[in-house]
Amino acid sequence: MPRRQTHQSLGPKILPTMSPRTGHVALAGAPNVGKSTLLNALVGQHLAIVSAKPQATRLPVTGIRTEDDTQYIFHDLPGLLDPAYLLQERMRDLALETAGNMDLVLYLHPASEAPAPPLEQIARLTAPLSVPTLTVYTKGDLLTHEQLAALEAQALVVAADWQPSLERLLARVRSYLPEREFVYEPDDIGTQPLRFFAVEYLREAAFGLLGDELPYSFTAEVEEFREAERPIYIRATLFVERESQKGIVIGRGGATIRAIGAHARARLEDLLGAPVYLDCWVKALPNWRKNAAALTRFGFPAASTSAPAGTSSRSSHGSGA
Ligand SMILES: Nc1nc2c(ncn2[C@@H]2O[C@H](COP(=O)(O)OP(=O)(O)OP(=O)(O)O)[C@@H](O)[C@H]2O)c(=O)[nH]1
Ligand SMILES: [Mg+2]
Repeated sequence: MPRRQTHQSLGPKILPTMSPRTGHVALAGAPNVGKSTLLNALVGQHLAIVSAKPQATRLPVTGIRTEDDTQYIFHDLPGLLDPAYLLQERMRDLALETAGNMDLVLYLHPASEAPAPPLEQIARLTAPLSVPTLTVYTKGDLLTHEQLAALEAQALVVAADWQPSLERLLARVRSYLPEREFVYEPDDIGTQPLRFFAVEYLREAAFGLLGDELPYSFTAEVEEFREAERPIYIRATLFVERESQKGIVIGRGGATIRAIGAHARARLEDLLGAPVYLDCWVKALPNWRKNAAALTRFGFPAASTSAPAGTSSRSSHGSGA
């Protein structure tokens, strides 16, 4: 579980004396609207991967912000879309299941495309969500001053690096949170295992380094994680869908796979506050995005089960780099 590495705080850490507020808040919306960027800005750490390409987030990412007497537990969701294959179906199911369990859903929409259509339309829901929903316009920095003033008169508008807009958002969000004791320690910033972030940061590197289509065929799995060692030792397999894609991931003389590993390693070192040695291998797993067993193994359970992802082991690696 990631914790804040430095002693810099986002605000004074006063332990609650009475009536603390704690609640779960989803960041929902179409792909690429800035959900993950906003989560990272609210938590003060690059937890969720970000890409200029849509559908970077495949699994909800939890980020915690504790400030004074309030604990905000944010959940960055996969972008809502019309699924074209099984991975997208499971992403959507997970997003909607998570949204249904929240105290508040923030419906994010780019400010330049205001007004936002109803969330039910974006999410193709037959009935409205039974959870309170607040529309938040993102990427406010891309508006002209006049456009911004007009939109701000009617709605919440944020930009990830405008601190005052985040403070305004937090104040609104706080009013929806129930009076409840904190669930996590004030220094906790995430809940997911470090292996999860290793996979995410490898995928972020793939989005940045592997062209337009290949990142969608790409995933990773951590085979070994020796956290007690220094550097921390991590061995990961990078999966693509076809043998012909392996060479692209490896790159000339191994340059691309080294760059993917370097990106993920830097992010992990920042999160863990310790040196990391990341050993990456590449393997083809044909059509894993459409394969139910492969998806369950990679952490995308079928909607009807709440069982944790299987981690079936394999006997050998494909060609490494
Ligand atoms: N100018 C500007 N760009 C932003 C802002 N927030 C996000 N972006 C950019 O928008 C793109 C998408 O951001 P993400 O945070 O990955 O969007 P997302 O909604 O999580 O996308 P998916 O995970 O694919 O659904 C990236 O290129 C971000 O840098 C913002 O406040 N201002
Ligand atoms: Mg995202």
